[in-house]
Amino acid sequence: MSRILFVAHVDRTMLLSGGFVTFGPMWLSAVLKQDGHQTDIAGIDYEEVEKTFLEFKPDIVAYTTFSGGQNTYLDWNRRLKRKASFYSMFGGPHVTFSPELVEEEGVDAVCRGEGFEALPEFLNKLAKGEDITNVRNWWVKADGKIYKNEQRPLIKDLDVLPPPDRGIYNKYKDYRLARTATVMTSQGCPFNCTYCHNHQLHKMRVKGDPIFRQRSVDHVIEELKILKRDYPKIEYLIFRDEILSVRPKWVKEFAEKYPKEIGIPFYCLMRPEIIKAEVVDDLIKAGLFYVGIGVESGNDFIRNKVLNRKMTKEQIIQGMKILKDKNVMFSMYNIIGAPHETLETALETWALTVKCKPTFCDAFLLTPYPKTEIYDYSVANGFYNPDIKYPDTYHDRIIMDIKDRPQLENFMHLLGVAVEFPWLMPLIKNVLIKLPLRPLYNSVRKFWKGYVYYTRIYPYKPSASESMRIIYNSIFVSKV
Ligand code: B12
Ligand code: SF4
Repeated sequence: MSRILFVAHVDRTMLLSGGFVTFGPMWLSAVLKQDGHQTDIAGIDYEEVEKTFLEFKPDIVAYTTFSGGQNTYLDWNRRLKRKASFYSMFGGPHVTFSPELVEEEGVDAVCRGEGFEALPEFLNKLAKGEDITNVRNWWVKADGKIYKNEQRPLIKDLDVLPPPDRGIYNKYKDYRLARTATVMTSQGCPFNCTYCHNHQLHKMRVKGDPIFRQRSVDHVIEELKILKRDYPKIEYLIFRDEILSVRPKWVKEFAEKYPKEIGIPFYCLMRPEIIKAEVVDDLIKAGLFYVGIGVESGNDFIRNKVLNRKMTKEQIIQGMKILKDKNVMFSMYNIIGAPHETLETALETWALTVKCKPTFCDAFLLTPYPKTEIYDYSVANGFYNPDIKYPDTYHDRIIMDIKDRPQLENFMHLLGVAVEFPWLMPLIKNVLIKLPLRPLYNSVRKFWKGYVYYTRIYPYKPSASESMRIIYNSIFVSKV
């Protein structure tokens, strides 16, 4: 049996504050342990990865790649290869859409798409010395050639999966101390926003593959019982599903069982135009504490034509009104810097957000990830030069070639405050966004976010030591 070291982004700032960890390795580790393999994880920085590598002595290093982070992992992989011999494999969203990464020096194989069946099959063959060049989902480098295999069907029933191996992250103190944990009940999303990976996944499906799959309520509850047993400190759950409430019938059953068996308040994501009063009632009955909603732009052309969000302003306002009427707190998330964005369109985003009166509002800059529709559109229309590299994770510079760029970058940091205190807008618009004070605005954004999270959004208040750690992390460690 093999020893597999997963390498995936571990963000120390987000372990304690949100229990955020990369799900892929956690779930794949659980599947591999069923076959008797041993696993470990690392990903804070190269030093930590190398230390773990030298101690754990893996046969295989398995990287989970997001676009932007792949170059860092290629570099780490080459450095590790100079230390000892091992088989290197890359999976995750980036290589799913850019499998040609397999051609890079030091990469032995890449896995496109779902790894639940593809990884164990590959590893078991590798361990037995069998032919690994013909396993579905894999692009493999062997005998000086690249073997490109077709995609296998997706697992139809997610209930066959074991509960994720949360313990793989226990080595991180902040993770063990966290009072928030993340959960995933489904895979996929029925929508086709141009900047997201889902429309690409839809195109990659083989005949008969479903677009959206959700674990049964009982299967989720079994996992959460284990979570409660192993992490008794957990007081808040973040459902990371793209949209938890795609199936109202599922929500109804969840609302019956979850409060009795689990009863931990939770956060989930929704789309404004599909918010229905009855579904919100069921979610409240289940324990809904807070909702996140992507609106992305207040400008109709950008929202619907460029980003393909397919929702009117009236639907957005109506969806938020349902939440307001039921006293449900919600965040609105926006994208700044899409093709055709100007200061004027960004102000429309602000105006729509103010009208909706969210509990909190945040904004992120658009990154056109490879193979997405927004990437093709941006390149074809001169908004993005593909030679410009984007950073590993979050960033505060617009990489698109659009008007008003520096001002929009400043605006992105100040949007949350401008929505909370609309009377500040003349000052922000006419003076602040024109000043070269981005580091200050970035700090204002972080401070405001921290303040709102811990005074309104989290159902518990951080202790003094938690607060110190979170403040330290957000000043000295965070890239967000
Ligand atoms: C939860 C989440 C987050 C969380 C946690 C991040 C984290 N480190 O895990 C937070 C909020 C922090 C976050 C942040 C970001 N995220 Co995010 N996030 C997600 C989300 C919603 C779920 C990820 C997940 O756990 N999926 C479930 C697991 C099971 O799926 P998976 O990771 O793809 O793994 C499967 C396969 O890929 C494969 N696999 C994975 N790893 C490996 C390794 C090997 C060796 C093998 C064989 C197979 C394999 O097998 C797994 C099982 O099938 C996804 C969307 C989605 N639904 O997947 C976006 C997503 C991954 N995020 C994305 C992005 C862009 C980001 C940010 C860069 C955002 C930004 N610029 O502001 C940051 C970067 C953070 C970072 N570097 O870690 C993009 C990535 C696009 C791309 N082309 O890479 C996605 C796909 C959403 C999108 N917009 O399309 N994110
Ligand atoms: S609704 Fe969200 S998850 Fe679904 S396609 Fe759009 S951005 Fe992606």
